[in-house]
Amino acid sequence: MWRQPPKHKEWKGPGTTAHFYEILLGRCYTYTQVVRPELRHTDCQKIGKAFTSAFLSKDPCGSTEQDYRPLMELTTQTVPCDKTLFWSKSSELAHDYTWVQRDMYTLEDTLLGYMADGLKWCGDSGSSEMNYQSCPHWREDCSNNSVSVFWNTVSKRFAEDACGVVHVVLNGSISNTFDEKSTFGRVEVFNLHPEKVHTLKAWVMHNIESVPSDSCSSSSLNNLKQILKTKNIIFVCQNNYRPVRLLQCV
Ligand code: 2NF
Repeated sequence: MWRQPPKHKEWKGPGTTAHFYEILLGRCYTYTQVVRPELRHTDCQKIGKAFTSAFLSKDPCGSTEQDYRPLMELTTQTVPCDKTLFWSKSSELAHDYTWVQRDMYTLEDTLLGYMADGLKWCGDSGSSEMNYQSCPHWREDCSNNSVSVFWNTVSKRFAEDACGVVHVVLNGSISNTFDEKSTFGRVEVFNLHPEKVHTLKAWVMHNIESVPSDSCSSSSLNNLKQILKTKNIIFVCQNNYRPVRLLQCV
């Protein structure tokens, strides 16, 4: 028996999420009609097409910011000054907080972040279809894969657009609470504009029932403080900020 040759190149990461396009469109309509009805005139079909055009028929290890430019141009959403919330290794807690504090926004509370959160996607240079079998793993295959480049691109714009006092929820129960290799440390911090952002407030949260590993006085936080100093942005740090702390107890 002859084995069929694989339709697509084989990678080490999981393939495109089943029903990717339908989920993307469904989330776009949910967001623009229900979550933020002030955006109800958004053309979700056009956004869905621009999203898939950014990666279909292309090498999934050769993705670039330019690929996502048409998509970015279709979606300009402003977050009010003082209302941007970054996070690193604290996704659930940060999102629980913005669920309660409805006027604060994580990237996933904006349209593109909302649409893409938790999904995987990639195409193939030899085909116009999505690859549902496998996609590049960001560590084992390539860092410039379609998913990582998307998050780098949207995270960069989210940081560039921020103004006033910006906030970040950090995880104080791991050793490098401020991780220079994370998206927050690598992309977001470096794309804050000092003319617009005067202060960054870090909330270092410790898991309940675990031994705190890092706090505001630790070296990784000092590293963040030094980086911000060179950018002329004031750094304020608080351990276990109470309104977030209360969410860990429920
Ligand atoms: O999936 C998201 N919603 C997402 C992914 C990457 C970046 C969101 N972001 C934005 C958010 F707005 C946050 O402010 O960046 C900030 C969080 O990213 P982080 O890298 O600082 O935080 P982590 O908890 O370390 O990672 C978040 C998710 O991204 C994955 C990681 O496995 C986790 O699922 N991730 C991190 N770096 C990469 C990368 N280079 C990555 N996935 C692919 N390539």
